[in-house]
Amino acid sequence: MATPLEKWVEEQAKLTKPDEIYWCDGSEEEARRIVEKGIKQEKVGEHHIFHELNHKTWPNSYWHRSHPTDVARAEHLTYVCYPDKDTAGPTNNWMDPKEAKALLTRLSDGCMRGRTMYVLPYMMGHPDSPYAKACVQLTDVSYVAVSMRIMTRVDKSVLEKIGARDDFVRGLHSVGDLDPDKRFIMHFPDEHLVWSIGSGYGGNALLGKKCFSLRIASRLGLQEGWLAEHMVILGIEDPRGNITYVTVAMPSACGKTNLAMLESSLPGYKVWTIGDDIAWLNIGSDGRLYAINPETGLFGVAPGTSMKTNPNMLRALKAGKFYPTLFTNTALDVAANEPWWEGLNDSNSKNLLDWEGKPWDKSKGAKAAHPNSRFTVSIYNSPALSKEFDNPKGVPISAIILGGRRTHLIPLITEAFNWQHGVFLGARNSSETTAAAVHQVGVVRRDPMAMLPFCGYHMGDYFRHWLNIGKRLAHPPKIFSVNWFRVDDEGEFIWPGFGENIRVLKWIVDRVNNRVGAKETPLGLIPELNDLDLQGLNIDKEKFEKLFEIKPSQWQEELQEMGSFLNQFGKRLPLEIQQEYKKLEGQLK
Ligand code: SAT
Ligand code: MN
Repeated sequence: MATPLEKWVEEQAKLTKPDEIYWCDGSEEEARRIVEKGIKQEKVGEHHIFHELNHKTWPNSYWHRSHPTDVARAEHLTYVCYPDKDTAGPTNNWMDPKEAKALLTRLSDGCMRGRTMYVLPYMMGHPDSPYAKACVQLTDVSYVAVSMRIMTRVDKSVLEKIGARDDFVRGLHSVGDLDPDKRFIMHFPDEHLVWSIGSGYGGNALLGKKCFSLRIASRLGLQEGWLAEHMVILGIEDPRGNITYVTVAMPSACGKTNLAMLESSLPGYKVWTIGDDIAWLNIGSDGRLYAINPETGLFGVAPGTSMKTNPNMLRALKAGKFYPTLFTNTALDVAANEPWWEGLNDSNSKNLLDWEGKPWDKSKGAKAAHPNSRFTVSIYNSPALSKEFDNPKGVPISAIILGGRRTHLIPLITEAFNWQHGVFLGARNSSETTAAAVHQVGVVRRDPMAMLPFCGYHMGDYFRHWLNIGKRLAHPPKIFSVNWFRVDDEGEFIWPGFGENIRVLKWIVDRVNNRVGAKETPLGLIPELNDLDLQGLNIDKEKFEKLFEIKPSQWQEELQEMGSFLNQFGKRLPLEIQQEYKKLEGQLK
């Protein structure tokens, strides 16, 4: 008798009509064969899927160009489908599941004709972890198949784990004909199903990532009593050798990957990487919050990544240990046969192809690499990987840090007065938009906990869930808000960022361990001038104060925006959040 998995695969094949069905085992040898096919046979439009790069300088690396209309997450085409719209809430696109399936069935009929359907069994989380989930994704592109091998634990043993069960997480993906009018990323949280058609790009196509591990997992977390969050996980080792674990929530393309791999500028401090994008947070039997990274890869923004900004990343990209490493929509230095992007180095090469594969003419002012061009590399290639990475239990979290990209108003760092105030700091979080999603870049949008595009249900219920989790924690982490991006009157960043962010992390570690005091402001607790280690930086008292300046008059518009954003959640906005808002409003009058 066929298992539920076999039956499901057969049904999807009947609909999508691939020439061939191939069950992946996750081996390196298999990945090499799939890449080979992407180099020689398979195409996106006119060009092949992969181009082999110079393996002497960039071991095991390949260049990929996506379709030019398909370069970022398509939030406007992303839906969560519940029988009633209210469950999705006002911040998600919603469609009735029956209607959504009818639409997708029409678009998927025969969509894999002439192609191979790859069946990818994979785990999100270490297979021995009680928090891990067994999943299967179907896809018709080699790029997605090998990307999933980097980003998740693709392994044939997952098939045994699933066996005759039918509660595995399902993902059906096809690039279709890449027509933006026929592009949809649909979530059916009640069925643990993601169905995505028409895009081959990152978060639209690697269904274990944002689609399952955030949108659907956040819903599972609500039902099962845990949190799925858009967070970095890292360990900060201090000169005593103690390691403090923290998570950091920030919107896409705000420097999460740089932070996760930070090379400390302070002697005696070291950062250990556990994750750069997603954290699953569970309450341990000791009443502490434990974090695992369900992924195994880093899908980071290439432009701006260099030996200066993120040396550990460059080392990981050149390690070549785990096969393969991918570069998507970067430029290509033809003579050296190497990937290139703005900020990597001062290339003098006269012979560059831009991300669309056209000869690049610097004088025309266009970027050679797409601003959202990415690398995909195994986290096991990282020289600063924490030895706790594969710990099935995860790591105990002492601090949760929430942040965004704001050129004004938001201080470098503030500590919440307590958990409830911390949830409010998260709820009022905002950021200037970036190229990671398709929309106008640089406008302020509210982005609670950096989860606006990823929370798979009503955000009012999400805030309530956070408040409830806090009540169940005997030892809740302290909550902080950070902002590296504040500018001075000339528009220059005041804070140097990157490796210097360790100074802020040090203050957090000191606060968590009760080693320093703090000053109270309407926004929260901030450091005393002498407690933030600024040695060797060009930051005097005046600049320091600018980083923390609160001008009540500037805050009136912000408060209004915040208020109308929160009001859309209506009766489902917890009273506690309303109280915190009123308190802040009163203090800034
Ligand atoms: O495209 S992804 O969602 O995978 C990356 C991002 O936007 O953070
Ligand atoms: Mn992300």
